[in-house]
Amino acid sequence: MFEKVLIANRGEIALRIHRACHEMGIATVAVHSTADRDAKHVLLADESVCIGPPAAAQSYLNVPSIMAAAEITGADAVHPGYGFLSENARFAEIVQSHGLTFIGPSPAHIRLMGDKITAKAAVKEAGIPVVPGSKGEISEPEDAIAIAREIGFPLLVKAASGGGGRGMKLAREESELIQAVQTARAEAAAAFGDGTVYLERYLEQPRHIEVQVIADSQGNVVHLGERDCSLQRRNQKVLEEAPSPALNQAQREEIGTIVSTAIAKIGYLGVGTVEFLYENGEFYFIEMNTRLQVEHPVTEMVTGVDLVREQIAIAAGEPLSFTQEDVRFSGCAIECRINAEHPRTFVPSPGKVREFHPPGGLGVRLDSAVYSGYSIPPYYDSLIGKLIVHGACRKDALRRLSRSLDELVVTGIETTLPLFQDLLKNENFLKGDYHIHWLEEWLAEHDG
Ligand code: MV4
Repeated sequence: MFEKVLIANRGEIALRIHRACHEMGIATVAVHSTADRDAKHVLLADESVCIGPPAAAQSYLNVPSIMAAAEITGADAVHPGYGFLSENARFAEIVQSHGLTFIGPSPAHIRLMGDKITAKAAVKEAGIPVVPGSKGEISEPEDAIAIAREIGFPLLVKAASGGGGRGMKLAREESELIQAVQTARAEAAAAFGDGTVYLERYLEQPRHIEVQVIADSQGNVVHLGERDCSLQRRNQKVLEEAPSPALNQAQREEIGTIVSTAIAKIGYLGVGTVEFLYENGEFYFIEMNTRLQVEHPVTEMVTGVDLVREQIAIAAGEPLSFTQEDVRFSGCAIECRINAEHPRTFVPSPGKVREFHPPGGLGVRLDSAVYSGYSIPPYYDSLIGKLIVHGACRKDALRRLSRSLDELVVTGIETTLPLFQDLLKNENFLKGDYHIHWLEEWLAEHDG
């Protein structure tokens, strides 16, 4: 097992990783920007190294600085968390070439899944259902016409290097297609330095359901069920829950088995998430994430599996501590993302937190790096914590969420907490009756 892990991240996820390390008897190294000297992840870590100025490009994305910090502290592994360098295949290679372990999949698997065209081809070959679309890239806009006629309209033009919703263009009919391809190519080239695009049939009102997998170096692969992440705004998830209100046990087992069988065929290692759109009873793969995700606690709460602990153990070469048959799904978990933002305008609200009183009690978990008197810096994303509740059934979880939200106090800054109080009054949400556009429609109705 590792003796010392460098955590190449900040905020609540750096803390989450620190906690797993300490429970495993592993020492931690925090890295931080000059803006994060007083951050909780720095205060709790065994050692810390300042790696640069506030801008992420010069600190949390500064590979030479991070490698120097690993070298001088004698860390034997690097955990990238989510965001920042977590899905950067080149970074994983550099970590390995310095004789350290990257806590994540192989650089080849990060690269395979980072390109949405190769990802789709690989999972399709391994038996996962995908959205009908072009076989590969569209090299000439004119080629799109013939392919589009086969797939049918409406169509989405997507960037191979995109993901997370960036670089997509909708074409509702043939007359819009050439323009959509040209715009998507230009935008993708500008945003990612890669103008490669492909076509997919556009699904109008699907749910976003993702399957958590974990695979060890002995070839064991286990799925940990799904999370429903349909409640989102501008490609940012707002609330996630498990199990999905849309699935029954048979559907859950079917898609889980398809995914774990495919992941084993692909030879994947570590934790991963296979993302689907789900419409009219059918699953359609869109992307695979090769990192630990923000919403991983939802899965931890319904399975009892410590995903970060298992992830670290797997990277150290240990086998999974459980089999598929050992996994027991219990009850329902819901996560609310707490952002330092105005609850209606979503304008960021950094600044000093005056009071911070977390809720407590059975089935309540708060993952946050905030404390009373902490100043939230303006340089990074606005996620300041996650409230996760667990209940025996969805109704119990919803009641527990309402009670926890009543207890939780954050003053001095604006947060998205009032949004969740309002959501809990909505009949459709309470019934689990929603899709990927539902929240934005609801917010638009509630404006003013
Ligand atoms: C789609 C789609 C409809 N049809 N693909 C947006 C994020 C990126 N991961 C994929 N996205 C979508 N792909 C087809 N063929 C609709 C979306 C989409 C979306 C997906 C998941 C969660 C929220 C979303 C919000 C808008 C659009």
